[in-house]
Amino acid sequence: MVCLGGFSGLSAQTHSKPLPAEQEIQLSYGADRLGKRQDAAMKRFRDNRLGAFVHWGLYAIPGGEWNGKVYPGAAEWLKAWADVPSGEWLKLMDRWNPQKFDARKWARMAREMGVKYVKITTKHHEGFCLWPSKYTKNTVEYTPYKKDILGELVKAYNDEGIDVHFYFSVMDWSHPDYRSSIKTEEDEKAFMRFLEFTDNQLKELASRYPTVKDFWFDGTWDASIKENGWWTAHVEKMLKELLPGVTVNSRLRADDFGKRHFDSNGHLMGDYESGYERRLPDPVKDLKVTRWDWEACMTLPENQWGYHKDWSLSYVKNPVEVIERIVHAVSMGGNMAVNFGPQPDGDFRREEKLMAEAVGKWMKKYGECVYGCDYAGWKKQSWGYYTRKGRSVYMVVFNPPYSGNLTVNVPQGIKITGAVMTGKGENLKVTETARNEYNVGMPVSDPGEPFVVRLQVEETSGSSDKYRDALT
Ligand code: FHN
Repeated sequence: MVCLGGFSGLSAQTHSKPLPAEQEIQLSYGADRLGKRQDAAMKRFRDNRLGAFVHWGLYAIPGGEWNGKVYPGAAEWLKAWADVPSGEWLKLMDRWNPQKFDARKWARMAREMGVKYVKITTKHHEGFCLWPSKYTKNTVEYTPYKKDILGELVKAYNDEGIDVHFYFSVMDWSHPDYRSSIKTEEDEKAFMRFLEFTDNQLKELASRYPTVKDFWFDGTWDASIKENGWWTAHVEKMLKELLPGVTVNSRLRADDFGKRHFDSNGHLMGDYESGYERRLPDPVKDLKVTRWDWEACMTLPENQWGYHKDWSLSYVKNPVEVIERIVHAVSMGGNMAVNFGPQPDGDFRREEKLMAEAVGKWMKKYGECVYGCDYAGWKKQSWGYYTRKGRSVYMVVFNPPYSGNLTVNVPQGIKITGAVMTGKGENLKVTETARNEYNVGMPVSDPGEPFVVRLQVEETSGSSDKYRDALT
């Protein structure tokens, strides 16, 4: 059964304001916690800040083309665009033989790019599993390649010190018991069998790969799942019992009334919000996101997650645009996962390799404004973004003004005593121009790339608690 609700389903992710405590609705399957999770595993998730997303499945083989026709939509949805019956689609398994696949190379590339975690599609909507699941035959084990791709990747990434997160689509187009809505008693029975199958697969993933740090659920927008909020709460609990410390995204969850991500009282479910897909919160209007943890994910072309052979169909972001999105997310207290859609032969396309290399070069020089950083609480300026780590406030400059003066408005009671170009160590001129306002001068030679200035900041006696908090 194919459900095309995926993309429109995203509009359900708007956040509603928390209700005043006395008006809160009694929920059995709402948020488990108010406020950010503060344990070591969550801190690690947050401090990592930069991740990669990998969408790899059978869809990489046709690469957006079916029976001679190229479909411009997302390649991993080709089965739906071309209306291919499941049996026919799964025949692609006979052609799954990625001879160039080398997990160690993938892991080295990720390390070079500076990513601290990788989210891998264990199973996308098509239902093909990258691990030899004993609950279905639609797995790597029954392909000419045979080997456990997921196992090789987990080991290789972990060997490079990179955390592994599992993407898992609950919606499974290959399973006869999947239902997008429940209309009959028969549907109900089938769907309950499907939920049991899904539980088994999740328990299998948790026990086969116990170093996994996060489960990122997708394909949870159908009515059948929204009407079974109890099950989404149960899955989160089950995984946390099996893998203490594991993190889970908000997209898994639906509450007693089918409300997703944020429960009917306006509280975030799961550990972090996962609604920002191919878009980011507005850095001025959407500051509410700084109150909870969140992770955005982005594609390089407009909307291709899996491998599509024709990238001329849409604009493709350049490395500076990718870096800007990473910094934009961090400046608002979020993480960013940059997507890769490996080729069917197991190699990456040239554009992705070049992007990873360029981002990695920049991260090596300037990564201190990303890793472990958070929202600074300072007024956004048109030259770029602020991030902060403890007492260090970073200016990440993407659009240096012609005047050569980078305006900084400091919060009440904060004084700037110095400004240093990170990497080069060059001291930049700081001039106080008005109350709570400074100009930071440009470096002597134009860096020719986005650059980072670390501000030396002092608190004066009049600093408000809000900003004192922001600096500690
Ligand atoms: O339908 C999927 C899509 O193919 C892709 O996996 C993205 C990644 O965030 N999630 C779904 C759309 O929301």
